[in-house]
Amino acid sequence: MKIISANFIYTPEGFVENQAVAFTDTISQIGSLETLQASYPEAKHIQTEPNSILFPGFINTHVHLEFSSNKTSLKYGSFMPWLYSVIEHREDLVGECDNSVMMGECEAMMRSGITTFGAISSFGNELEVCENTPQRVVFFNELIGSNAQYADMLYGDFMERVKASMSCKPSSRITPAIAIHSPYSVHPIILQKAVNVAKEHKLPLSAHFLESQAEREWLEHGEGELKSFFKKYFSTETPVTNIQEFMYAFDTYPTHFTHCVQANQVELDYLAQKGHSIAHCPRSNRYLGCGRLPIENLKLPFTVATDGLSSNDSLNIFDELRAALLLHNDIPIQELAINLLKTVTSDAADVLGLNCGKIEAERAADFAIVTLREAPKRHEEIALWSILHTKEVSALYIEGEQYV
Ligand code: MCF
Ligand code: FE
Repeated sequence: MKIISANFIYTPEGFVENQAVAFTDTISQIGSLETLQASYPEAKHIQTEPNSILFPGFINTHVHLEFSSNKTSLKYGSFMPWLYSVIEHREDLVGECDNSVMMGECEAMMRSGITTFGAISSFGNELEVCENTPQRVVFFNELIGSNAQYADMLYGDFMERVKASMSCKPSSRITPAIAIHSPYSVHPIILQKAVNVAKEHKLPLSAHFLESQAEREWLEHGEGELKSFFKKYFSTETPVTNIQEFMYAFDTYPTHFTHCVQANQVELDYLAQKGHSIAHCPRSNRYLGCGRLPIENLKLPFTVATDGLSSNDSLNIFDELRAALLLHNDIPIQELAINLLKTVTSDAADVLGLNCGKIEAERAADFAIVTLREAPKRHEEIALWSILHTKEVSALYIEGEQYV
């Protein structure tokens, strides 16, 4: 047993002052240091630095590790030029992205306090790194392929990757999962088969959805910039599905939809009604010119996530939260800061179905410690100061063991 004490603890009831947490690999009890030391006289006491706040480890629900070597290869500013640049540079980028590059990014995520992430994997290349990092990883095997002719082969390859991720050792903290790339890139027949696999094995399910204006125009009218893209690369001029058909395919299974920036109110209400959630990637949306997700009107749970280095400049969750504060400039900043912290802790854990993300008895002992340079003068501003002043956490624990 260990006991960690901090000036503030971020609990489901808000920030509590001068309390401590007793833990092994899970949280045993929260209380005053004196009470916990009386209950567990043998426990090692960890005193955090002055002005520290104990948070549950942060959760980044959506990242593409295999694009970690991108710095200046992909074209930012607008979605379609970005997509063409992915086609041009994908092979080189994925080739350059070896295990040490990806492990470097897992470590960077840990330094920013991320103890759990959702890895979207198109080739399965990052499985070894995800098994070796101490972080909890929801390993989203991505299904892609819109051409019916090749669909069976692509589905077969996808199922091989799903099986590989299912046979990881429990100590690797991998949860196998499924990602449908998007409505424009996945044929409805294999889409339905993959959704059925998720249902059958109760696997977390995710999909990129309504990210760009070009996607919307293509799915609604078979027109726009994706038309020439599909003509050039796939010799087709008709979309394989439409917005409604794609959404309905997930009707009975709560799914984590990424982006949804171009979804209208009717579609957002439908997703809410079916119990789905959204991964909101503010920097990715801005860098690819996709627009702003109106989080102030959402009636469904959402997480804040970094996306990959294919559409970002870092996988640091605090960089992402600061971007969210600036992007959503009409929402009162203190209120927004409080909500944003919830999206990367308890809400993210609920979405991924994991027993972490909350400082509460019986939850996993995953912690991130944020240390401010001076004492917060007003209790109600701790969330904002934490986001604004943190580049890296001062310590990080996963299942009770310290890694930063
Ligand atoms: O989320 C961003 C933007 N939207 C779609 N896809 C990706 C993103 N970052 C990487 N990707 C990957 C995707 O997983 O790009 C590949 C897919 O494997 C090519 S198709 C856009
Ligand atoms: Fe993505």
